[in-house]
Amino acid sequence: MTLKININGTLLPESEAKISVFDHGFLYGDGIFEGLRSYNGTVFRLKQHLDRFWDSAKALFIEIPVSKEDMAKAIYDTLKANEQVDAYIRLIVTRGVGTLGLDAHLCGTPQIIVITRSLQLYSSSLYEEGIKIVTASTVRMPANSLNPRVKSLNYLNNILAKIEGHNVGCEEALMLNHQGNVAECTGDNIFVVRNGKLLTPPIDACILEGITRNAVIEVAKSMGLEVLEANFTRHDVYCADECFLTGSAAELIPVVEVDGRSLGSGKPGPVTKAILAAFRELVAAETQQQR
Ligand code: PXG
Repeated sequence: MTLKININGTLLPESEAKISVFDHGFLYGDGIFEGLRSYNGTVFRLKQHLDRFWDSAKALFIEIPVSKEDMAKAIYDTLKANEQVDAYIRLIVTRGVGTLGLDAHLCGTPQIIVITRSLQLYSSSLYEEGIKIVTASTVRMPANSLNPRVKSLNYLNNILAKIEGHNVGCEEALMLNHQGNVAECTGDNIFVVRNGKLLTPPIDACILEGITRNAVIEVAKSMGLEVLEANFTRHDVYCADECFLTGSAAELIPVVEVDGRSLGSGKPGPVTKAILAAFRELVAAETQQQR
């Protein structure tokens, strides 16, 4: 079956789903996106994703020309048209078609694109064995340049770091902020575990406020674990008992090596495993209740 893409409310076969080369999303990375996931036909934490999407738009002076309800309907229409229940969902809103100049005021209506595709996850062996990461030399953008809380179409900061990781055989790369503290990985937030306590960088450490991150904080607290949102350096990562990354696509992925240093036992640890199991229970409970 050909994949159908939703552009401005019209479902088109993939081969006909096209955007103008004069769209500033293409010319300048001027636009925003969201990455969501559906489980058994229900989108996990849809409200939080839509709120973050609208916040990104607000920060960039983009007016999304539909309501959050319409956007939710567009997502479910696209999933239905593609007969998908467990899917990765990409929302995109571009600035719109403009001129070759930077002037955003000359752009037409923002274009709305919804892509749903089958999940391409890390292989199950990586969940069992954990991944290796390295610190990228590319520093996460400071919040007063382009705030990492904005999920903009310009992801070059993260892409450069990801390439650096890939060049040395790592699936993910650790990014520090301009203060030298740990920020996040290129498409995932980071947590470390030490003495049974969780530590993750605060929002003002130049990170995306991950929806999985927030769900994991809730889950960990409900398990009676202490969670600290505080600044830390790579030293705290090297000396951690456990480390894991969170993201909509990955859920929780254990990290077993950082910059050549083996963490803890060198295998995914018990706290990471317990939180992943509890996170999956939360997802199951929320995605069964909602529809
Ligand atoms: N940090 C960054 C920089 C991200 O882009 C996350 C953390 C995790 O956030 P959520 O809300 O998903 O828990 C992200 C988002 C992909 C893909 O195709 C994933 C992201 C970004 C771009 C692409 O897997 N993750």
